[in-house]
Amino acid sequence: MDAPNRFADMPISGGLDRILTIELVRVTERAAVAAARLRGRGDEMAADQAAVDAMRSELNRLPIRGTVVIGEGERDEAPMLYIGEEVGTGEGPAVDIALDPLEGTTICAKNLPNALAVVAIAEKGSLLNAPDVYMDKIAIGPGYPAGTVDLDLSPAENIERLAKAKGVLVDEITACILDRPRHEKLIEAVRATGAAIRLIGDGDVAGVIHTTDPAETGIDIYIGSGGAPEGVLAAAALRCIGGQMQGRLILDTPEKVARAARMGIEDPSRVYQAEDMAKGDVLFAATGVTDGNMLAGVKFGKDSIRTHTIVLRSSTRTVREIKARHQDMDKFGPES
Ligand code: VTB
Repeated sequence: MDAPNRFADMPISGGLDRILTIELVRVTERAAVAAARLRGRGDEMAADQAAVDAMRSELNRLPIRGTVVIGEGERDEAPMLYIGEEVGTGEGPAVDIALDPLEGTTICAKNLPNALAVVAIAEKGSLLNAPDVYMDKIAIGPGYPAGTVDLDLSPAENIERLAKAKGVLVDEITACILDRPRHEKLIEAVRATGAAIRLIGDGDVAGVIHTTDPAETGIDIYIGSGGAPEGVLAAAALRCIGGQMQGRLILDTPEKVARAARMGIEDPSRVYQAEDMAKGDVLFAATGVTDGNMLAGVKFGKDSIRTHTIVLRSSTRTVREIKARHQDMDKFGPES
């Protein structure tokens, strides 16, 4: 008699094909390896281009009818993986794709921690089509009451409410903030509470994800403004792991308001929850390019290449970490 199929009752219809979860790993693995070959070479553009090429060719092997909604830029500024580009084999589910083949080009060029290759897939129409402007962001991990933090509260209030919800003193909280002149006041306000700050050079997708496991990463909260496209990617990850995130586009000129309107954004001051930025069934994968707080970077050995990937699915909240040893080195050559 056949063994009972324990997956038989799992929901597939109405969501994305489960098989895609694992398929997605190859996409970020390949981009990460391509970028890592150019790690620490001081050439951001070359590393980014290598990651883009690799990610695109692997995405085109996926059995999807994919449309890039968060990509390398508008069609006229990005020759590949531009917003609106169709990817995949053209068969299978119609999906929206948010990607950043090399999140943290500067950190990769300098070989500093937390550069990632990142991709998220969701059902068609489920990802916020965010223009490439700044977004105010705030994020905390799972396990806190809804509304613990809020973009409309002051940084001090948010830190204090988080400390209370976590059951610790304020000075045991660490906030992750992008090291930018525009954050001078924010940094001052957070320091005044007694909380610690981890200042990062780039890579706020990783910064947000790190809030989901403070025991491992040492980061409790992400605050500050960064790229809106990176905000959607981070929201996709949080939808899968749990946690709370809010984002508000910074549309501070009539030109930006008009650009956002063309992308379907009617209310320029809307606060988006993670659920508004990435709806429905979402898959997310990230592979470490450089060593980081959660993911190891790509390691090149004599006979193999090692990669470390996290792959997530919102409908089941499964968090998989995949450490791969690739022995077929040719597969990662520039020509394959
Ligand atoms: C962040 C960071 C990115 O852009 O979103 C940042 O996560 C925001 O822009 O890695 P500024 O650099 O202008 O502050 C990156 O640094 C690059 O995309």
